[in-house]
Amino acid sequence: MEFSHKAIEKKWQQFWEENNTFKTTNSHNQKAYILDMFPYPSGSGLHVGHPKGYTATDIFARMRRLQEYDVLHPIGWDAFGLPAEQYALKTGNDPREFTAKNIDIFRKQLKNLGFSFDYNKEINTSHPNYYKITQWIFEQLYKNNLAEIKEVDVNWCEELGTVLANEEVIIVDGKMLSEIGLFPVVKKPMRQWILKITKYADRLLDGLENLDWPNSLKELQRNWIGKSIGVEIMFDIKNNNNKLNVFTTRADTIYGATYIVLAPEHPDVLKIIEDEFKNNILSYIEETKTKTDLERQDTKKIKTGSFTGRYAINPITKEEIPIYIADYVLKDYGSGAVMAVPAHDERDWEFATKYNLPKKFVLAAKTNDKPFIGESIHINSELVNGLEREKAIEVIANWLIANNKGNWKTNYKLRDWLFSRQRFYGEPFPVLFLEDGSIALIPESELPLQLPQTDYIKPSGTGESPLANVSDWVNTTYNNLSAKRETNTMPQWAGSCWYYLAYILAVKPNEFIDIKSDEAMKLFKKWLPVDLYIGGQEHAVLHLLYARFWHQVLFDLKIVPTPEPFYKLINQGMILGPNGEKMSKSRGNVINPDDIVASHGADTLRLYEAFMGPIDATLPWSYDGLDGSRKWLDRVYRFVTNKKMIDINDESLDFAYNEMVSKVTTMIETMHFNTAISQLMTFINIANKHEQMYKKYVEGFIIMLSCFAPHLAEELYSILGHKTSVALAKWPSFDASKIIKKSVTIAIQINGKLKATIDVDKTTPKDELLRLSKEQPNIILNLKGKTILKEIVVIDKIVNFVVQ
Ligand code: ANZ
Repeated sequence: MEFSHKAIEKKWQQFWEENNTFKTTNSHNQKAYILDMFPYPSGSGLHVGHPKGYTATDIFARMRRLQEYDVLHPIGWDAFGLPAEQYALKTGNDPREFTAKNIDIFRKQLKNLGFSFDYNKEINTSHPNYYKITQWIFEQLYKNNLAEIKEVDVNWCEELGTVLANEEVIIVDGKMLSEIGLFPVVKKPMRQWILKITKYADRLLDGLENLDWPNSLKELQRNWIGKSIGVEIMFDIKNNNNKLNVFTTRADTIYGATYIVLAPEHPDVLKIIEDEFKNNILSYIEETKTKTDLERQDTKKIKTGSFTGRYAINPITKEEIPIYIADYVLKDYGSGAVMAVPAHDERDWEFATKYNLPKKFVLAAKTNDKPFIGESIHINSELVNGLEREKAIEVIANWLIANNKGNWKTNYKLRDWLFSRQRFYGEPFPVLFLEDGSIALIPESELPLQLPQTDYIKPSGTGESPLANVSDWVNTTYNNLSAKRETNTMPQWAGSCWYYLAYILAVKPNEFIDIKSDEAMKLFKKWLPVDLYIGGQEHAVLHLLYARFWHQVLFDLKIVPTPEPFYKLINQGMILGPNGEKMSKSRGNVINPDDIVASHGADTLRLYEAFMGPIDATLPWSYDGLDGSRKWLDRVYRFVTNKKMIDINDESLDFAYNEMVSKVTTMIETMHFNTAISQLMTFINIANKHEQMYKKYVEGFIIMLSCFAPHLAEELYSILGHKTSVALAKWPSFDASKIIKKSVTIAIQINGKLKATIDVDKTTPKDELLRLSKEQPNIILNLKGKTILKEIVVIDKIVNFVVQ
C-alpha cells in the first residue's frame, strides 16, 4: 500500500472536527437538504449496508457544498424501541443507558467513515427536549380531532401476561403463538389511541403526483391506501328487523349474489342468528380470534364458515339468500359484509363449492366449470342484460339509489393508525384521565412529560405498559381532580415522523428552537422540502406515509410551509453477503465495516460501495472489488505525488480533463456514482501516459475525488500546498468548447460498393476501424462465406474489403 490510511484518516477526521468544517451554513442563495433515514442505534453497531446509503448522500452533499450551496446534512438517532426495552427487562438495566452507549458506538463508527454530517445538529428521539415536541404535535392532533381513543384488538398472550407486537407473534398451523415460549396468542380488544390518518387518504394519494420518487414506491403507497369506489347495498333480513349493508365494487353482478357473508366479528351477527345455530356460530367466532388478517386472506387456505340460519332478501330480485359468517371477510374493510357472487369471484366460488351453494352466471362465459372473472356482457340480469361492466354498475347503482336501497361509496384499505404501545420505552402521552371521566391534555408549559426514573421495568401483567406499575407517576391531580396518566406509550414511528424538522430546529444537539415560532417558520422556508432523501425499501410504506401525514397536518396548522416533506427519494439497494445471500448473523455472512476500515481504510470502503453498481441495485459483497478500489486509490496517490506538475497549461489534456469534469458533474447530479468513478479512472489512465501534468487539472480531479474518498483527497490537496480543506474548495468548471466531439463518418465498402457507415472519433487507428467495421450487421452478412483478399483503410475516410 502506498499510503497509511490509518494515519491519514485519523488526521483529517480530527481536522474536520476541530475546524467545524461541515457546519451548516446560511450564506448562499441556493440550498440543499440532504437526508438519510436515521439509524436505530442497535447493540450490534453499523452494518456495511448502512454506509451504502450514507455514502451516496455524502457524495451528493459534498458536491453541493463545493458548488456553493448551503447544505444541511444531518444525522441523529431513532432511539426509542423494543430491543432496548427487552434488554432492560432481561438485565434490569435502564434502557436509557443501553441506548446512550449504543449511540456512542454508532457515532464513532460514522465518524470513522468520514461522513460530512453536521454533528452540531445531532438529535435523539428519546431525549426529553425532543419528545417534548413529539408530545406537542400529539396535542395538536388531539385538538384537531385527529386522535381518539377506541377499543382495538391487540395480540394478547395470557401466559406471558402481555401484549405482543406483530413481529413477536409467529404463526404455527394457522394459529398465533408468542415467539418467546410458543404460548397461544389471541386478539383482545383494548382501549388504544388511534390517529385518523384515513381523513388524509385522498391528500396522501394526490400528494404523490408531484414527488420525484421511484414509480414502484409510489405504487406501493397507492396500494396501501387502496382507494376503491363501489356501492353500498342494503339487504333486508327475512323475519328480522336488522338490515345488512354490503360493500361491492361489482354492483353489476347483483343478480348472481347467491348468499351473504358477514365477518365473524360483524357487530350484528349476534342479533341475527337463529337459536339453533348459536353454538356453532359462537365457536367459529372464537376460532377466528386466533387468526391474523393475513392468514384469513391467504388464497391457498381452505375457506371455512358457519350458517346463521337467516336469509337476506336481494333488493332487486327479491330472492331469499342464506347469510353465513366466514373469516375470509374482514371486519375492518367496507362494511364487513359482502354479497357473494360465486360465479364471478374465486373466493366465493371456493366457499360455494364447499357449502353446496348455487353459482349463478350473470356474465356470458365460455365455460361454467370455473369462475369467470374477465370482461363480458351481462346475462340473466333483467335491468342490465347486454350491458358491459361499467354501464351496468351505473344502472344498478342508480336503481338502488332511486329505491333507497344503496349508495355510492368510496372505501380505503388504509386503516386509522393504531398509535398506542404497551411499552415503557416510548414517548409518554401528554394525557390525563380525570376522575369525572373526562380527558385533559397536559398544559403545553408543563411539557415534556418525562418517563419516570425506575430501576425495575417489568410487565404489568394486565396488558398495560410497565408504566402502570409506577403508581407515583400514574396518579396525579389536575384542577383539584384526581387524575391518572395514560400508561401506554407512543410507537417508534412517532419520533421518525418529524425528525427532519428537528434537524432544522436544532441549534445544538437536542436543543431546539420553538417549533411554532416565526424563527422556526423562517428556517422551514429556507430548508424545506428535503431535496434528497435516501433510505431502505423497508420504509417504503409506513414511515413515509406516517411522516407525510404529520407533515400535511402541520401544513394545515401553518407550522410548515410546504405540503410535502420529501421531494426526491431514492431507495438504496441492499448489500448481500459474498455468497449472494442476505447478510445475517445466523448465516454467518455479516461484514463489519469496522474491519474494512481497519484493513483497507474508510475511503476504500466508500469508493467500493459507490462503485459496486447503481445505487438502487442489490448486489453481493466482493473482496476482489474492495481490493481493486484500494489499488486504484494507491495509484492515485502515486500519480499525484510522483508526477511533475506544471503551472502553465500545455493543453495536452484539455479534452480528457474537460470531458471528465462535465461527465462527473452530471453523473453525480443524476446519482450515477459508479459511472462517475469510471470517468475519474479513465482520466487517471490517460493522464498517467503523460510526462507532466497541468497542476490546476490535478486539483480539479482531487476536488471531485473528495466526494468519494475525502481523507485521501484532503491529504493530496495539502500535499499540493493548500492550507484549507478541500471540502471548502470550488467545484471545477469545464470548457465546453474543448470537448466538442471531433467525429467523422467512415464509409465501409465491399468491392468498392457502399454497404454501411459508422461514426468514429477522428484519427481512430486502422485496427480499430477494421474491428468496428466487421461488427456492422450488413458487413457481417455480406462477408459471409467470402474470402477477404485485401483490406484497404484510409483513416478518417474509408474502409474497403476486397473479397472473392
Ligand atoms: C360482489 C362481488 C362480485 C365482488 C364479484 C367482487 C367480485 P376492492 O376492489 O379490494 O375494494 N369485499 C368487500 N368487503 C370485504 C371485506 N370486508 N372482506 C373481504 N372482502 C370484501 O374489493 C371489493 C370487493 O371485495 C367487493 O366486491 C367484495 O366482493 C369484497 F364478481 O362484491 B365484491
